[in-house]
Amino acid sequence: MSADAAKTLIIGLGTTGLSCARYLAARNEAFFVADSRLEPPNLDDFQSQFPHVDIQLGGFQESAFLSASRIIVSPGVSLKTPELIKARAAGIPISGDIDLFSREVTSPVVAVTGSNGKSTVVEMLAAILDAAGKKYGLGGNLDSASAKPALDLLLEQPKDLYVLELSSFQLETTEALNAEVAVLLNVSMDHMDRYDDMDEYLVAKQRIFRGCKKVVINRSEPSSAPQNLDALPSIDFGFDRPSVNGLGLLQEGEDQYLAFQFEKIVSVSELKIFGQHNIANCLAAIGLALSVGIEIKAIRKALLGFSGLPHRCEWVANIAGVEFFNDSKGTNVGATVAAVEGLGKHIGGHIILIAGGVSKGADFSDLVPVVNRWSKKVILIGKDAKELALALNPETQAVFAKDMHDAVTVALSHAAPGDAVLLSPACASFDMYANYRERGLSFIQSVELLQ
Ligand code: UMA
Ligand code: ADP
Repeated sequence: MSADAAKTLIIGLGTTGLSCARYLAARNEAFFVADSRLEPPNLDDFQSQFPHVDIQLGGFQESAFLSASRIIVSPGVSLKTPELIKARAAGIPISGDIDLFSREVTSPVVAVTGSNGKSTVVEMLAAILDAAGKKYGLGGNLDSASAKPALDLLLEQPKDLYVLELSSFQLETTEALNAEVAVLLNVSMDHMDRYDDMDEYLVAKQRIFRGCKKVVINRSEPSSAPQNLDALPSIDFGFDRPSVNGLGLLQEGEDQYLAFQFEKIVSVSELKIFGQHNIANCLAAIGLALSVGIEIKAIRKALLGFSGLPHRCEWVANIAGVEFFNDSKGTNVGATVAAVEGLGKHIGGHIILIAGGVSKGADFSDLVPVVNRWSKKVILIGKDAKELALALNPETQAVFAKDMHDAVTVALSHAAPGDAVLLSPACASFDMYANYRERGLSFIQSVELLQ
């Protein structure tokens, strides 16, 4: 098949690209694909599923873009790519997989974005929906065994509702999601290698609210609210006492309870996950569940059983009284700040932090106060280790390590019983690993070698 004007062009042959191809093939729509890499990850898979489809590899061709009837872009490809700018100027429609999904889906969609906590919140909500006996589809940006790319969900039996984790990249190409309920959990700096500034990043995140029917908002994050908030039913969450349509914390004697208005749901001490950030995640998940009519009983049952996700402040081992925690998914400064604070308050001793990797253009200065408060040493790895060292105060004792095994060994040598070694890199992993999962597994293996 050759490229001609009646065909859709799919850009990117990753997970999204493959799901778009399956979706178009199921509708008998003609398409061709382009990937700027010579050996994209799913090439073999793609060629066996679609042997007759034209694939253009290794450097985008402007003529191919201009020959398409429309273009579907993978989230990892920036809309500022010159060939896409030209195609847009030529009037060729450009969208993404979530846009296609939102045009087709007929059941309510629960949509979750934010700089951090997205995966935790959607998995919590999934546990709540399981407890309530609902049939749901789970996916989007979420990268877990139970999740699928959004369009693959539409190839399955229809569901009562869909729960989507969405990245700013996916939202950039989504015209109107029309979600039943949407939440923008929090905003902190990330992906500054893709956006010019925080405003541009926030504008992309705010697109989650286009056409939504209800919202859940974070009381301590003004930019988590849509501009038309007054016109929408909303539930808000925060750490103070809740008021009408609010979720928050109620103090009763020694115990703090997560509560909706005046109704206690679960006490903080009963939760298996720790840290203020996880309380915020629970409150957001409760807000979403209530917005789609789930009863408190199911919410309570699910939260009591929820023990967190792998690579998110995950306990690994205790060696000679030193605890080891894997927070490899801490890929930006906000995530590492939350992990250090959460763990610092949770343990008796100090934290030895292992950080570093690809900074994505981040400003590390927000790390300094929490590192000074909770951490007695920072072990630095990866491409931007020096950048991180320069951002830390001179009195913060930073040590460079050559790889993960070295970092873990050095960390243990600085730890005393009661301390904790925390891998929370504040950086992406792709200088040393394929993804955050491999980095986390490398940490776990290095810890096992110490025993
Ligand atoms: N590609 C190019 N040119 C480029 C960049 C990429 O041709 O300039 C090609 C690559 O060669 C590759 C394909 O595009 O073949 C990869 O596409 P992609 O980067 O969009 O990744 P997918 O495999 O489609 O996975 C995407 C999400 N990845 C990104 O947004 C970077 C996955 O989120 C998501 O699970 C999946 O769609 C299904 O919806 C991952 C992620 O890291 C977990 N997301 C970022 C994050 O959470 O911070 C946003
Ligand atoms: P995301 O899907 O947005 O990347 P995850 O739930 O996978 O979020 O969590 C990633 C990391 O972000 C965790 O390892 C933790 O360090 C941090 N984190 C989780 N929830 C929050 C939150 N609500 N606020 C700030 N940081 C958080």
